[in-house]
Amino acid sequence: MAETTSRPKAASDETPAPGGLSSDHLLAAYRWMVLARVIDERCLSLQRQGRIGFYAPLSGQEAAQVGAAFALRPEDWVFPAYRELAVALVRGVPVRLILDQLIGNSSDLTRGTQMPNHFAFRAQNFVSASSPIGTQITQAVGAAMAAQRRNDPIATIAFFGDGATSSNDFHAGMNFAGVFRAPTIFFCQNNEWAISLPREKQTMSRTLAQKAEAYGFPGIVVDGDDVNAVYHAVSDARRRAVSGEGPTLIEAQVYRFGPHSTSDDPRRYRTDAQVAAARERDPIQLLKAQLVSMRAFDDAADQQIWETARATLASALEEAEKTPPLDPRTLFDNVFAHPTPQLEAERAYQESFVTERKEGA
Ligand SMILES: Cc1ncc(C[n+]2csc(CCOP(=O)(O)OP(=O)(O)O)c2C)c(N)n1
Ligand SMILES: [Mg+2]
Repeated sequence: MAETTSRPKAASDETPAPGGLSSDHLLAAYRWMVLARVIDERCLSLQRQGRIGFYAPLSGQEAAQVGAAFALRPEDWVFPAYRELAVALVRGVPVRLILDQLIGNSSDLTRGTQMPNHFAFRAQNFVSASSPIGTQITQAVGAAMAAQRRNDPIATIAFFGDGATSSNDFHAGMNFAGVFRAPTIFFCQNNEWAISLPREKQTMSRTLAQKAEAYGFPGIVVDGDDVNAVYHAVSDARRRAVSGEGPTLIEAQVYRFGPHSTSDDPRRYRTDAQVAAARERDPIQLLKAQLVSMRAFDDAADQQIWETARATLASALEEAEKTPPLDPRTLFDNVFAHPTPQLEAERAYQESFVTERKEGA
């Protein structure tokens, strides 16, 4: 079980085989993808049962996320949107901490002050999730420019969607990165939808990748269902970034199988047949077929991987649900270094309320 919750050695720590990732790396990628899928499906039902408040699923985008995360080094910085659970897993974030945040219990690193699903994992250089569309893009460029000035040989990576390519921050970030040759990887998961708005109504550009041309650096399209292809695209972008060649825009073409979030009903804007067609190219099934053809594993080993993932999730969930809730008084902690008089007054008011409730109970 421990093996699925610890980060594997980044594939980029070794020279990848010219033909692609080794079968060991592909198998490791497969385990992460399965774990992400298992967590994803469970989180949707936990939200429906009222056990967590909100969730944004990633099913269909596992290969893009795991392939990208495999190409990064621990010292790189990840600037996610709100759908990058598999990236967090590969970076080494324990499942338990993810569930703690979704529940908002007393072990939640964001202390219940962030909306569920808005993770921040400092130890893994995984910056707080960005719900305002595109803001993480300029932040990733700023952090990359800071690293450049300090001669830190690292890259930053911004994860965002097709819809975010229409945001101001995308264009400002791309322009700055181009001018200053910032070591940034712009990783766009084009999942065809920005909530209910289809890709073809988002932009008249033929591809999203071609937008990089206007800013003077390369933009490439990659099959986001192919973990190996994504790994190579991001590895190359990382190599360019740290060697001073500047940024790269990568458009990973994927499809979102589930709803935009637990607040969305996708049947109002797309048909089940469209989703079924996309599921024909389920990245997990594609990788499984590849592993079987490489004789890297068989059905029994596959079943074991799914069972291990379910067991990892079950024990983490049990622990997270057993963890006591946050003391309501922590609401006022970590807001200001020196609390304002108004905050102190509110804290005192809450104190009387909490005490009264306890007495009344
Ligand atoms: C500035 C801003 N405008 C609108 C929204 C509402 N909103 C939340 S998610 C979303 C769609 C984003 O689509 P995309 O960038 O393709 O990412 P995906 O959700 O598909 O991963 C929108 C419009 C927002 N959060 N922030
Ligand atoms: Mg999208």
